[in-house]
Amino acid sequence: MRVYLGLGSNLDAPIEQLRAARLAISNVDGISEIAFSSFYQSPPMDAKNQPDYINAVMAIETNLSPFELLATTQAIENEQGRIRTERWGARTLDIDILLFGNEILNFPDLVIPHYGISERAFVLCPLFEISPDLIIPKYGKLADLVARCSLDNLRKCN
Ligand code: ROI
Repeated sequence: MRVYLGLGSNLDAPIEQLRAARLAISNVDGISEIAFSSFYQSPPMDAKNQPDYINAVMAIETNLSPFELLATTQAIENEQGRIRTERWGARTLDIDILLFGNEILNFPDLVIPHYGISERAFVLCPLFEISPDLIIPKYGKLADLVARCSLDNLRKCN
């Protein structure tokens, strides 16, 4: 199954956090990396008094189920010292399952496509960079979503 993961960090050397996460994800049995986007910097959305975030998107091929993959990404978040304080708090590492093939899943702790995918520039732009032709279940063409979203505060890092 082709899967897209969104990675984010705004604490403890964010770019290093995302590099370490990329390596950890690639090393999991049953996962192989297909593509990894540039890093993008943006101010915190829906939150104040936090450092800027660095975000990236990773495409993988996997034979894990959605819940096996969720357990795997949560274990990697925890290994990289994520402390869950308040819901929208600063974090060392956040890994979101953005897309799982063309599946639509609506479980309390696993909603796919990820709810942020339709309007978050820090998700849409890195996704578009690695897969410009994507059609997103429920939301339509990725290119149309990118065209509709504001790119004002998003900066490509490399
Ligand atoms: N804002 C940005 N720019 N990047 C994120 O990854 C991010 N993640 C979050 C909230 C707090 C909603 N804001 C964010 O969880």
